[in-house]
Amino acid sequence: MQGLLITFEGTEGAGKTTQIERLSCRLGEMGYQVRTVREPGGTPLGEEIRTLLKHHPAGRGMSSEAELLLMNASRAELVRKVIRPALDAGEIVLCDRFYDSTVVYQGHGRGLDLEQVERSIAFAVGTTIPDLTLVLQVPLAVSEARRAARLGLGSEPADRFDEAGREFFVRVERAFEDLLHRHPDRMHAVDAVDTVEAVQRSVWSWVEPLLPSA
Ligand code: Z5A
Repeated sequence: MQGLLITFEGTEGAGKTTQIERLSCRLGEMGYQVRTVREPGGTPLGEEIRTLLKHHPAGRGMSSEAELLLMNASRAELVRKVIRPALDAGEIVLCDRFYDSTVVYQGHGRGLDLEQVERSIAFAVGTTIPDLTLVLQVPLAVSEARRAARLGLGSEPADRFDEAGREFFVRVERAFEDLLHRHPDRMHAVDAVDTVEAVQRSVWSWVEPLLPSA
């Protein structure tokens, strides 16, 4: 039996990683085989690309076109080496960002031509399309505050995306709204301002109906 691919999207600090960890635990306790991956990254090659995209000095000032292709290079590897084999083995794959982020960040955020962005995504993923995409939504001010708190704690260094101006993140926020309207069957908004437990309940309400019997 083919597995399930569930992707989590949303602005920085919306709580994707937190919710994926909780969902993964819950599904694991129920007896499902669960695989969690992140983008960019998720394979040895992808993690190297992630470093280039986020922190490596060689990535400073990179062109938007190179950024688009690196995101898709990481994704092409992840899809072929991890996601498809896991789905073929009947696993539930939880992915922290996937190609919707490319439409939003490289297309709308960086302003690249949307048709070219979509063609490059199609080349990277082929027929591998999520069964469900949850877009965790928090107002920009909340995203900024959560990100600032984390940077202040020193748990993670600032990355190249932290350098983008506020306007960039406003475009990102609007682009997620636009995608939600364009893909109402696959993509659903989750209000992520509430407590972690309340958000977890909303996430579960979308995931549970898709689960095969364990
Ligand atoms: N990117 C791209 O441009 N194009 C692409 O195709 C792809 C990605 C795939 C990846 O960065 C960057 O790559 C990203 C987009 C770009 N950059 N930006 N902007 P990343 O993986 O490092 O970061 P992220 O994906 O944006 O995730 P994040 O910042 O780690 O946020 P999160 O996973 O959504 O949130 P979290 O880590 O679960 O929680 C953040 C904090 O909030 C943490 O302290 C939590 O304890 C707290 N939290 C979580 N939930 C709550 C609730 N409900 N209440 C209060 N506090 C909470």
